Amino acid sequence: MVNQPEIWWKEAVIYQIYPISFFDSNGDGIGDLNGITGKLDYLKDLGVDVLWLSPIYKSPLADMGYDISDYRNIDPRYGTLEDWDNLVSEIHTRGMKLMMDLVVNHTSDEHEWFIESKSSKTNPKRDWYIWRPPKYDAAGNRQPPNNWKAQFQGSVWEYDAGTNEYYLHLYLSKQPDLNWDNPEVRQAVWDLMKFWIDRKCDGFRMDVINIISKVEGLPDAPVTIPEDEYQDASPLFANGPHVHEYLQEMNRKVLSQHDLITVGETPFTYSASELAKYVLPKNKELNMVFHFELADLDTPRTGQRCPFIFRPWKLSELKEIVTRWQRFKRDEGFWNAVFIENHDRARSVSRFGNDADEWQAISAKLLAILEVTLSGTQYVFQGQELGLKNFPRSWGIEEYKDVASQNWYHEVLENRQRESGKDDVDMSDILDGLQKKARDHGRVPMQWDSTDHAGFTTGTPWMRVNDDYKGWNAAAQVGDEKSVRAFWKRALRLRKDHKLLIYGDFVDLAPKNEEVFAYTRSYEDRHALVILNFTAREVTFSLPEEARKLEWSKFKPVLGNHPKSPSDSNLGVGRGKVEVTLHGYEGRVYMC
Ligand code: TEU
Ligand code: CA
Repeated sequence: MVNQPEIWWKEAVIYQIYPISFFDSNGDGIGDLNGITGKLDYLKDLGVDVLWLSPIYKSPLADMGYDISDYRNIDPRYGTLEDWDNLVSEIHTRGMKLMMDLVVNHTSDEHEWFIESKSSKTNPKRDWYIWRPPKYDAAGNRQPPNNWKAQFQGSVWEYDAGTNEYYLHLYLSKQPDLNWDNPEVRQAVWDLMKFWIDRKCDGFRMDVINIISKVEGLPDAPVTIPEDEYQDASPLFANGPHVHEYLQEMNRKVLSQHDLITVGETPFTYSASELAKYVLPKNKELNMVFHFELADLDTPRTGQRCPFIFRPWKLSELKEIVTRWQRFKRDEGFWNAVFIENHDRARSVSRFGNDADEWQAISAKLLAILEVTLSGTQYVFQGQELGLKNFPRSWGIEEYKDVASQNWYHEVLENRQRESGKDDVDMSDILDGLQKKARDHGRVPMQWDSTDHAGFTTGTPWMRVNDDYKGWNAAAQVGDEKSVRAFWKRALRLRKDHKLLIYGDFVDLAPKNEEVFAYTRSYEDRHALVILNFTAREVTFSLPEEARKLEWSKFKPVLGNHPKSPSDSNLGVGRGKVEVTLHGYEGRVYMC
């Protein structure tokens, strides 16, 4: 049952830019706003409607800008407010829109709010953050107020000797959490949102928006990993007691006054019904959320659930996740955000496709077919349109710039050194995991052409450029009809031309098949059939009995990633059977 009013932000293609690595306009090795302005025609040509910029506000960059020290200014490394005004005006001239990253669960410890808050217990901003007195153990030693583990290792509590209290930080100690229970904090957030809306920003991606309300009393988390000092507390801070009340207030006071696009990032929660509360139109909160089920498909589900450990996955698991979210509460207007890459993830072709030379391009196109044929707003991350893969295993730990990678590696290293009493311990398994899954892989400089530093900068890039840029770059792909980028452009066009792909109902035709993902989409009297071979082998797929009620002989091929498709790839309909033989990583779309 379809109950999906057609709205522009549902049909939009959103391109995520990681500004520091997009394009450097002045040779200092750091991507900047003017660099983005210089590449708008490239993005328009691809079929992009909305740009989402990862944070470009003033920041010490302890977590690459997700630690903001001034919400109303641009970090000088990225440019100025005038550069931003110019960027937004050039975006609007081209009929595109701009979304900003709203990071308001926490600020930087260098934000003036926090500096004031820390200055004394009686400062008017003391209560803008979450301060607690120490606990003392039996021996009289000072201890943090509870046992919660921070996201990037260690305790969530940082001691401040000046006032003899701890402050809460769910991420780094340089990212203190704001106290959303204080109405002044909420008002300050509404005000800074209005600041950017007045400057003509068209929407917000809201960082970890489901953790702004923590459980009353901040009790200890249950001990799930006894050998660890600190424990996973996500059930106590994700989707907390007041989160919906606060987002409804945000909607009333800010969002509902404008025609904006909003997407909330909602980690730590796999339950669709829990996340639906943020999205269902009747609740008046956000347009959609980024759920983490697919993004965490290859992460261990028990024990040490570190995102940098690789867990082999089965196609049936991927299909079950996709299908459940595609079908979830459509009758009540639930709307999906479709993404498989962002700045927190390794490259999709290296995780869900096959990045061996022979298969990289074709499996990147297979994943493009998967995305464009799912219902939901489309997100493409910079470089994904080129089919870029992870950097190689030969790179040492020093090439990983992300604090999450560094802290994870060093925590394990120190544990192993302590346990073995030796300095020289084997870390190859940890490096294997990072090569497969680190956030760094999406953060290397964009590969524009085959000149030095991939054309990203004339200076020294802030992070090493992937070794493969001479063969894999935008310039080489733009003029090549067979390239991954040309394929993405066609695929995004196809989606725009057929609302069926945006709004249609979804049926998985063979949930248990571990080789092929085959599904239909149906909208009004139109139908699409999508068949994707997730293996490197040739596979013959027969449509199951139940699927035979559609008139398959009328279906025409509209998109395929194999050099021979779609022209000679009609469906093999005959003698009561519908059969297709697919090459390795071949994907096809038919419509009638
Ligand atoms: O990410 C939320 C988040 O939980 C990530 O830590 C994610 O679990 C992890 O990257 C998986 O490897 C957001 C931002 O997208 C991220 O870049 C920030 O580091 C984080 O919030 C803190 O602001
Ligand atoms: Ca620069």
